[in-house]
Amino acid sequence: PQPIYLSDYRPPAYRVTRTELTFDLDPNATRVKARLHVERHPEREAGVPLELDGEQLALKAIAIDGQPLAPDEYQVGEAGLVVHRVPEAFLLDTEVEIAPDGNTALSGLYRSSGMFCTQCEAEGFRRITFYPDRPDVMATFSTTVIGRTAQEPVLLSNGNPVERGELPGGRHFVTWEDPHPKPSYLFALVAGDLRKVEDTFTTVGGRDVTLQIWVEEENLDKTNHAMASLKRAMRWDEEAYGREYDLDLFMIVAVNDFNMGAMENKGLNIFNSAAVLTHPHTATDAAFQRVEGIVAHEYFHNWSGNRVTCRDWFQLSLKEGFTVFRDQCFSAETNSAPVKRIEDVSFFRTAQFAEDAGPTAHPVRPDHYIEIGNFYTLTIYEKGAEIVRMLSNLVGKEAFRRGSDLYFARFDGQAVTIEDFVGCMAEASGQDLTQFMLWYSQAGTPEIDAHGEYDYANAEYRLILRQRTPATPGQPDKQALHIPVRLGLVGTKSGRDLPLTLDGETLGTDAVIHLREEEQEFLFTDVSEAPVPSLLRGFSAPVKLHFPYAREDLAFLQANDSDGFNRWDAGQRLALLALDDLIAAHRNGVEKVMDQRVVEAFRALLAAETDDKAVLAQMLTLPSEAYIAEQQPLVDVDAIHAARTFVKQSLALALRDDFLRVYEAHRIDAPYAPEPEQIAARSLKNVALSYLMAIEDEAGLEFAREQFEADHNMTDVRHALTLLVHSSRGDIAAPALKAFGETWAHDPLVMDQWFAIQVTRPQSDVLDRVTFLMEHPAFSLKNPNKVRALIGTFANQNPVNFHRADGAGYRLLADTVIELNRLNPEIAARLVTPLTRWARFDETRQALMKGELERIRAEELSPNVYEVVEKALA
Ligand code: B3K
Ligand code: ZN
Repeated sequence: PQPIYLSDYRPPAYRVTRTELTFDLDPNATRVKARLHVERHPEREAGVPLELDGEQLALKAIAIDGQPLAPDEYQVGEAGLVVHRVPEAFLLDTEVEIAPDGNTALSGLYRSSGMFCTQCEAEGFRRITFYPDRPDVMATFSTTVIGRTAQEPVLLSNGNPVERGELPGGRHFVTWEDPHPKPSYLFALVAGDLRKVEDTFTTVGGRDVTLQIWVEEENLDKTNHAMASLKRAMRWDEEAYGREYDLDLFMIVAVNDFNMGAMENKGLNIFNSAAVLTHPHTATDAAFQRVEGIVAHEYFHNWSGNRVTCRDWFQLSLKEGFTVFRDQCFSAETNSAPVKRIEDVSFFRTAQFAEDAGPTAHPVRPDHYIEIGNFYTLTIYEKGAEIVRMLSNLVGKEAFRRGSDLYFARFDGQAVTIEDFVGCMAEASGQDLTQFMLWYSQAGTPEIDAHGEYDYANAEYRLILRQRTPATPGQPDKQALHIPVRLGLVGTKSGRDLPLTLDGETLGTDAVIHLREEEQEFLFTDVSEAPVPSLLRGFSAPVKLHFPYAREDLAFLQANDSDGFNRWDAGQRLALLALDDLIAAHRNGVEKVMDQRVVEAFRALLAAETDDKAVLAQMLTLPSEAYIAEQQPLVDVDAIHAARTFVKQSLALALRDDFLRVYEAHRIDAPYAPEPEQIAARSLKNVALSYLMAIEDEAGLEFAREQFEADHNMTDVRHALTLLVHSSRGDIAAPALKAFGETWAHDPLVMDQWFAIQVTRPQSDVLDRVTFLMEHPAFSLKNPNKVRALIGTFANQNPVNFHRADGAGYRLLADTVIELNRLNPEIAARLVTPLTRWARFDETRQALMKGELERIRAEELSPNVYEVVEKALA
């Protein structure tokens, strides 16, 4: 496979202004007729052959302006169709046959639990019909779907239904018309035996919109939260961005087999059932919040993605980064804002930093790729969102809104670039964002080394910031970025933010300074007392910040910083320093000694009853093993696990009574509601329980057992069951696990959780368990949720066992990747990720991991897996 390059972009030779499709559905032989209204692109020369993308299509008929083509007038190849000579403007008719049942890649038209559904982003439409399958070709669509009345009573596509009727042979049809020009990746079709839940929404402009969520009958009771979230999102987009919905109908469909979370097809969003269905007894608080976020995300795409789309796939972050930023802001407003930020940042610093430091590191706007399916990454999505957040902070809220209004107004109905977006922000704010654009082209996580000195005599604080971005594949040298650093100086005497005066200008007590040079000095004057700097508040830029904090300084910031995020971060840094010592002690075979400053910091947190409970739960949570690993020069999974366990147990022993008290004080009897106050109480209670269970305290065990048996809601049940299964008390865990598995055998989403709970068990018998569960009747390699829950969770969330020194964890993953490479390349390429991080481990493990990658490479590979494995072994 050959890479394609951004620099080779040209407008398409021909555009399609209207697309008329007829699907005659059949599980093994679906007929697709397409009539395309084609014309030469005004910017392209005349006389160019017509090239259409198409994969795995059996061409049955082809005609131009009603004239069937002779065999020598066109050519069909592996990747598409070429018609040698075409007029300036014409109608192209084709008919193809496709086989949805054999489609295990879940791209194009496929079947899931008996229903027909589609996934076209990025390049799935070419598996449905011959088409210029690129986002800069935008057409209005009319789609007629014909199905069996009994098996497929519901026939859906984009836009509004305009006609329906019966056909001979027990068949029927519905015709859908989508008036908004769209690229092929936003096409969707669903057909099956579905039930709907309906609601309405009146837009600010007075349009009555019918809202429908389509599910299998047994899931009708799991749609309330998604519907409520959708309505909140629709209102929010009107208020926060002035964006109104533009059709009379908005549909969501839940499908069980789906490669990603969801898809923003125009008027017909298709969701992984895991990203839409919730019920207090089947979904955790985290799942409720995830559903809210994804429903909002896909809805927001209607403007940031659909009305204004991407010119080419290199611009993917144009829609994804912006839309993630939008959904993050939405969720922050409906939940606890500081906790939302803490969760997003801790995930980002763990997973995106790792991606940016690994062999598949790429800029937020890549300049080449082999398989675009591999670029739906944390970098494109989350780092892209961090860049938009920085923009919003740089230009300020008002200018950002003006810029986004300008962007939507100017580019409505067009396929555009990241320059177009940033250009609007520059225009609206009058700022020069030239240097800022480097964020989009440079890969790798920038690091800032900061130093500060307080000069008593002159009441000055001198802050020196030095930036560097490490080399990444294909990018050995980096330029200095424009990095906004939000900061405060916290007085050590007063515990207050001190007024900031920089270059004679007073900036208040919380300010953003702009680091643009490789090294820059900032001299704050009139600093009346010795401060501890609170840097990068709210994670104001996606960078690693190093400052030589003394542990006392961190404890001080944890107690006094006015920025909630940095208070949390100071606690994390303090714990990390203690963990560092313990990791070293473990490696050197020295007795481990707990840092009492951490114990005292925790004691203070537990005593301060008034604190925001949601934030408190976060502050009591130690950095994950994955995040600790991210901080180490070389990852020693065993030492990390031992050190973290030791800290947890030491805290539990020292503060047992506090944890007991917190647990008991936050039990909830009221009916379950996924609202912030309850979620906060549950998370605090469950954090306390996990400390008690770390020492297998008798009272803790009793609480866990009770909590499991009380069966009040899935958050509590799952947490209790996890703690039991991860403990040494098989006598209590085994029957609970069995009961849970039997109760929920009928519910695939709960069974996913049942798998995940078992494969994260730290004990060394877990690998056998994984192998055993792969044979379980509820498991299937063809279902991405199952693969993620069982294999993905094991490889990503059970480091000690995945990285077993004998390589058995690696072998299991590689075997699975090899099988999935044939079935579902997109999922296979994602699953292989942990093996690509071999450079972070000791030599023995490196050799084992590379050995597995080489074994994979020896297979006949999909472009997806090929691209990732080649990079990993380069
Ligand atoms: N835009 C989709 C991504 C689907 C890509 C699958 N290869 C989901 C989202 O970001 O909203
Ligand atoms: Zn998206």
